[in-house]
Amino acid sequence: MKFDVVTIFPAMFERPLAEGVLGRAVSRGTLDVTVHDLRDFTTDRHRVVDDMPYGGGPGMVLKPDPIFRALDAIEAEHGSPAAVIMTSPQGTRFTQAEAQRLSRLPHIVLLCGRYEGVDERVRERVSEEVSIGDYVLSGGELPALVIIDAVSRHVPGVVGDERSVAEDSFSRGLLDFPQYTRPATLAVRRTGSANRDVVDAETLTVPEVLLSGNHAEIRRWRKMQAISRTLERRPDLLAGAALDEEERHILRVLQDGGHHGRD
Ligand code: 9D3
Repeated sequence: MKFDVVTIFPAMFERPLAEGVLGRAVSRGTLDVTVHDLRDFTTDRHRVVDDMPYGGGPGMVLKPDPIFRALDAIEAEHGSPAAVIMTSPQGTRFTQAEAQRLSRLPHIVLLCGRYEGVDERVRERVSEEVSIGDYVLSGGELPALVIIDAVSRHVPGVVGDERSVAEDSFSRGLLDFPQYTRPATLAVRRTGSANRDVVDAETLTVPEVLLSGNHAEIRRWRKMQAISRTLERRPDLLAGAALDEEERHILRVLQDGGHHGRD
């Protein structure tokens, strides 16, 4: 899959695209990400990318002509992209379902907004406008990286173990169950205690069931934990969750709040 990114801060993409799952996918060639500096598409001596808004008001607006030239250059080199996505606070919300949909496209251009906005005429060349959530960021670069990361995970070969992509929370609509690793007992200083006296120590343990070797019980415990956590922290997710028979039963029991009988 190919991404072309247009930004005034190309350096913001260097490390995130060189580390971890994305880094490996890029070096293997499974992912091809080209980052374009918008200033390279200016024609003036000072490489100006922004200007004052017509009609007055605070802040600066990204000029349209360098953006049009950048999009023309990308199209001249790789043909018409399947999507030109502009990151913007006015965009529709980016979700896991959107990430899955976009992962089936061969070539995506990401246009990163900055300043107070982008000249409206740029939307002529934009197929979708995307926001990553209701909080104010300084620009569209971090959102573009979020989109590349979430989309790429669904591209075959990017994540080593395909099962972990399928089982990811939000794909299933449930939060993760708690995880533990060795040691089975962990001596820790009591919170709020200033010294490291043994009397102030406590032992944190791992739930017995996980050490039991009873895999049917472990599966049930994990389902119960995932569902109770989701019910407590993100009840909104349960409406769209794909639950099996056993999970629906656990949910009913938890929602029942321990009530029995007719009332
Ligand atoms: C809606 C806020 N605007 C009111 C005048 C100003 C403004 C704030 C922040 C304009 C641009 C930005 C920069 N943010 C993005 O470009 C952005 C963003 C975000 O701030 N939050 C969540 N998703 C995104 S995607 C792009």
